[in-house]
Amino acid sequence: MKVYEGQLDGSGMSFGLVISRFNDFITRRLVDGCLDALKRNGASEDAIEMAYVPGAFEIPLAAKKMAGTGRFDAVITLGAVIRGSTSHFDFVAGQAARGVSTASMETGVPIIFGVITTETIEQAIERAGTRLTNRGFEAGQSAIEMVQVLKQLG
Ligand code: INI
Repeated sequence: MKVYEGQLDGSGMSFGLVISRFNDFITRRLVDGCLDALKRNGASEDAIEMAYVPGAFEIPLAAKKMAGTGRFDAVITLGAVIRGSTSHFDFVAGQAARGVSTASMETGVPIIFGVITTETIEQAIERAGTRLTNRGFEAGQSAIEMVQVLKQLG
């Protein structure tokens, strides 16, 4: 039996981060968590580029553009869509998820969905907490794992 499994070693990898400014009191914490995960697992700061967009709705286009440059092994998207504060939650959250997935499939570059979608601000704060409860941290680890496993698959 042959098993393909990515290890958490991000040394030599390059990453593009797309971050939405909307709800930036949350997205800033996701960025901190993500950078922590990447650096803890061997990625160099010089190999990380960050692009800011207004809201989660705009994330897919910027992520696709970043992925298309060929400069990155993976792109990581970070955002926060909170139902409590918007009536068009479903459109914004749905479009962000669908757009990120499409961009990843079209470019062949792993694009990680680190956009949290919650009912309340309290839930958003919980998901942007310390390492183990920070979705940005998880997104950073997922990016490394995906790059590794895709490499193994050849
Ligand atoms: N964008 C978010 O990232 N999170 C939200 O919770 C949100 N709400 O509440 O509306 C939000 N809206 C802005 C949207 O992403 C676009 O930036 C805007 O519609 C312009 O296209």
